[in-house]
Amino acid sequence: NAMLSWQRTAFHFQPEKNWMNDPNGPLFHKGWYHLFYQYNPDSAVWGNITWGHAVSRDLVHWLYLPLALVPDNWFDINGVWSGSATLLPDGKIIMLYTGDTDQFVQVQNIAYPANLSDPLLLDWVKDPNNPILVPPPGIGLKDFRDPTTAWVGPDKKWRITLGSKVNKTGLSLVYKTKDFIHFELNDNFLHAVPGTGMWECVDFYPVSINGLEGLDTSVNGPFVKHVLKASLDDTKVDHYAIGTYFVENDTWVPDNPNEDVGIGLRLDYGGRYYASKTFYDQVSQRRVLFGWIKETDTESADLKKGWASLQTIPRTVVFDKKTGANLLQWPVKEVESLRLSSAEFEGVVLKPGSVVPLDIGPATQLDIFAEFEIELSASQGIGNEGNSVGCGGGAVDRSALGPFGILVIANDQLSELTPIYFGLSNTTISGTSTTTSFCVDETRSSKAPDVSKQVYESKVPVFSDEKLSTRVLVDHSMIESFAQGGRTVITSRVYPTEAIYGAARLFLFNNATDINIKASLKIWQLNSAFIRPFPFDQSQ
Ligand code: DQQ
Repeated sequence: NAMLSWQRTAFHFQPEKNWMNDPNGPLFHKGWYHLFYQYNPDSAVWGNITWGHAVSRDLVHWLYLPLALVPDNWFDINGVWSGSATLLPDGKIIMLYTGDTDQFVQVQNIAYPANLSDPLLLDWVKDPNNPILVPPPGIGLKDFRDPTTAWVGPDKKWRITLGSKVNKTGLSLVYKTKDFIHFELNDNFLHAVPGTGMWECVDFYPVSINGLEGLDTSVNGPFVKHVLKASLDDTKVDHYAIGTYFVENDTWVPDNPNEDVGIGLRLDYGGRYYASKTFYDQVSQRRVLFGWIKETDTESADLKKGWASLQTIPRTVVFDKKTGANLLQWPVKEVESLRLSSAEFEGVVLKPGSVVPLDIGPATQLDIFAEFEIELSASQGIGNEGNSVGCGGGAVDRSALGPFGILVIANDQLSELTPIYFGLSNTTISGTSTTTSFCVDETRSSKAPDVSKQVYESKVPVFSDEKLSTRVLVDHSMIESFAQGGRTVITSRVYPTEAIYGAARLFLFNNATDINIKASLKIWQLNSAFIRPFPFDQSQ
């Protein structure tokens, strides 16, 4: 369907056709990154869930492989649901996943690669002991899913955790095992937060407080904090918190109880990011995060175009040493291999109320770095007169101090566009570390009527020695925007009707009434990445 093909992306992972949701079991094995994903082989809507499978040398170019796991046993006949990979010290790979049984009960199962010497891990064998876990007493039969990667404690026992709820309290259960056959349930939850509802796709991993490299999942010690992430079924939001893991009783305590899981930080402040999962990349010694980006057009539009949803560009995740209170997410460095020509703009002055075109040629596949400085006239002390604008009702709002930023996927008439911008509060300019709003306004992103169009807001700490900065990856209908080195991220899915292919442009804007903004940018054109079936014929 040519009418809708421009919405396909050029360097984001998406299946050739049909429905995809959660990323599953990412791992690196014998030279290949493996990504599995919740996949409906028959339609562009959720159902008949299997594990799709793709491999990549660099996390950017992908080759589709045959389905890895399909519903073919009573313990997963209604769906092979989400799960995670564990690499054991002896080189074995254990894939834990949730099966929806013939009775629609959620149980945990294990699968192994049939042949570990196969770099592509094409064939999988389901464990004869399946299901290895069924819902324990007190846990709903449909509230027991998405096992994590296992980690090993000093007692040589492996642990896994998985999400559930009791009444409205979201929680994560912990099981211990020595052999991945016999499991014991802990009395303690890893953690529980009242009012957060069912926790899906729990992710639990250590981060180094030096913030430099990623840590394998079993690492613990004085220089380590632990991240606990839950995908909240009630609100469809991925929330995380940073805290301390106590291996003695397998409990986790947040550093800041006011920023606990489900009530504090989000991995992404756009409206479509969900069911994310990390893995430890043992080759590059980094922790890499995948996230599912769902569609926000209509189901009938998805059926018409024949596919639905994407994965984000894989992001490295480290602890933010500077704030000590959040993660930093950043596109994996391999994305830079897609860079073609670049353009630089130094100190572009944006007067109050101005829009400035950036003449860069095609503007649908970009890697944009933008920095903004505020020019205050001598008489213009920033007082206490409450100039806080936040993200307002969108980028058209005006105040003394903004908003200002960039317009991506815009047409010449500026009738279709997506502003990515900062909303200052008056304290940002004088304070040491204050909170600024980082925003994406999708209200004018598409002329199509049946598309969700909202203003998304995040709060980002900005230190006095920092400029306001953003990095934006633009890919036709997908916009990933990182602020202040990845302290906050907003992923947008847009459905332009006019700002497509050669008609898409890039602009700067300043809607402040009182201040000039000086913008400096470096912009790369990005190549397309091949994402296609594995060329079995040629390799034989
Ligand atoms: N998706 C899977 C479940 C998981 C949910 C089913 C989250 O395992 O809880 O497709 O999107």
